[in-house]
Amino acid sequence: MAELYDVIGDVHGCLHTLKALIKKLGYKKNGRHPDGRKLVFVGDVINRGNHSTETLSFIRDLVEKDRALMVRGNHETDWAKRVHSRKKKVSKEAVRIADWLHDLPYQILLDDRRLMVVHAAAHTDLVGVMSNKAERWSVRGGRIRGKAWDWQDSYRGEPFVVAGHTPVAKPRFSKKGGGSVIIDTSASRRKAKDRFTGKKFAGYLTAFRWPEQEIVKQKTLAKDL
Ligand SMILES: [Mn+2]
Repeated sequence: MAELYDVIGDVHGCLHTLKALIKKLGYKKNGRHPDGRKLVFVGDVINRGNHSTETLSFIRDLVEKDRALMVRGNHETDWAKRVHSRKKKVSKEAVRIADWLHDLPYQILLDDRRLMVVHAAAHTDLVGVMSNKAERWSVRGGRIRGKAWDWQDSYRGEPFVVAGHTPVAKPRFSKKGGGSVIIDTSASRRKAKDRFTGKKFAGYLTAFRWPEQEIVKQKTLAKDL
């Protein structure tokens, strides 16, 4: 059976925008899709927007019911670390959520390894690798002399890669290697700036459909900002 996915960019607490986008994609409220499609989140679902906690619990519920997948972003990684380092002062529920976040994968390979989802960046030599380096690269990307490394330009791996993390005014496709796209269109920011072109734009939330390779956008709703 064909594997059909909708990969969702960095949500950053924009719960109402997320719900509007998945409705547009044809999902029911419970996260099921009549065509058997599945949601995949690129991470950084928390912080910045108005509904960080509710967004995380909404997505966590979908993942626990096997209706969605999620890779861990730097925001989730840092939050879980903070909770774990002060266990005595935080609630048991916070520790449970931090445990859950900590256990999320940092790379997901789908559709017979034709598709890979990571939060920040992919590296040709680290596809399907589990190591500290692979985790660091996937969650935070690489920097060279303080500047963000353009991972799409050097990627020569086989899977098509979908990533978030780096703000772009429109999805940034590359044909290098098996191909890639960055879909962090800064949902949580009224005034955003494209990291590559410097172009200013109003943030919105983006979905990338697989295998169609189509983009579906949702304007950020005011109540999320
Ligand atoms: Mn990020």
